[in-house]
Amino acid sequence: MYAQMVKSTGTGVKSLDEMEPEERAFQEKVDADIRIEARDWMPEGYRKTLIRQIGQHAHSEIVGQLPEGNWITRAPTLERKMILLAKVQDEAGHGLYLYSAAETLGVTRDEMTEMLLSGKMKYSSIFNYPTLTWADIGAVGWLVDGAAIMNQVPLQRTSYGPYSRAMIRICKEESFHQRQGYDIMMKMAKGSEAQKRMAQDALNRFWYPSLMMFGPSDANSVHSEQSMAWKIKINSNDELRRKFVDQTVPQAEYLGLTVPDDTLAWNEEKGGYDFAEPDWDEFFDVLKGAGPANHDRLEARKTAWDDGAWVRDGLTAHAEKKRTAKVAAE
Ligand code: FAQ
Repeated sequence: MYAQMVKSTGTGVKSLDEMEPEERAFQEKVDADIRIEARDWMPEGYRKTLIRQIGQHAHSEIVGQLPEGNWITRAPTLERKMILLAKVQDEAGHGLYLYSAAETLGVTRDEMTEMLLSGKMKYSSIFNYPTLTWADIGAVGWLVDGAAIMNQVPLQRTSYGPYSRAMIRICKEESFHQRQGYDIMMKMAKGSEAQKRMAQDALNRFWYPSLMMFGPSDANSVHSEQSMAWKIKINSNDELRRKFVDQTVPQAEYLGLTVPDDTLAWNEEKGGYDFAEPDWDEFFDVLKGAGPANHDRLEARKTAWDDGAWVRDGLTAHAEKKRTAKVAAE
């Protein structure tokens, strides 16, 4: 529903002259980098776009715990286990800040969860790929958190106040996540031959899915033009993808690993790398639910939601009991 609404406004961005006074005042605030707050007037499309993006982001943080949670019991040392446990708990916290930010726009967390479970809302494509080895946990921290930071640092300046404030705290924690991933990769890449092979294999499998995290190419990005005019998004998908490649290739070189792209080459003229695009058919298949782990991820969320029903019922009953007692005492 939200996606449909937004798509219908995505055919062109209105100029200030075409706007009604209320909308023009809103856009002028955005243009002047004044944050929009929950009680301020906002176009319906802006509100719906934010709910879609923040909700999708929150779901990603929660679903993103699953591939890593899978390795907590199998982390190679007690120290690694404690670090991974802390990281996974951070992701839960990020999900909660983001659900709270979305709730300021008039949607409840329960509604967003129900939309996720019914397939009306998405989570990031990356979490539909399985973590098969310990090196994958390194690759997730290095590449997935690395891509997340690249996308989220500019979002600290996004136009919606509650989202921008949530991003400031989240970014601090993501930096630690990225470093712990790179540290795992360093140990593996400088370890035994078998460990090096595992590290290379993890990079081979996570490289293109990480590039897909930034979304489709700018030519196929339905929402970018309007979202950038509203400063919900600060950079385009391709811009961030390019920055990520430029930052990550030297890191792979330092590890002694090879990025799985024969066309990768430094382009002196543009001051960045030329690189191969991900397989966009695979990306859209994953979005449609046909990725290797889509089924398991949604099943895990459904089970958690169903198993938690008694807690939600208990809390609602307790709140109702307190409310009735207060009314009776008045
Ligand atoms: N996955 O028009 P655009 C993390 C959809 S970080 C799934 O370009 P937009 C941390 C898009 O929704 C990961 N769907 O869309 C962590 C739209 O479909 P719709 C989360 C995708 O919104 C690390 C359609 O394609 N980060 O979790 C994806 O302007 C480790 C057209 O695309 C965020 O969510 C995708 N990758 O730009 C946690 C960041 N890309 O809704 C645990 C905030 C596109 O019309 C462990 N979000 N789609 O049916 C954003 O910056 C934007 O939403 C983009 C997409 C850049 C993701």
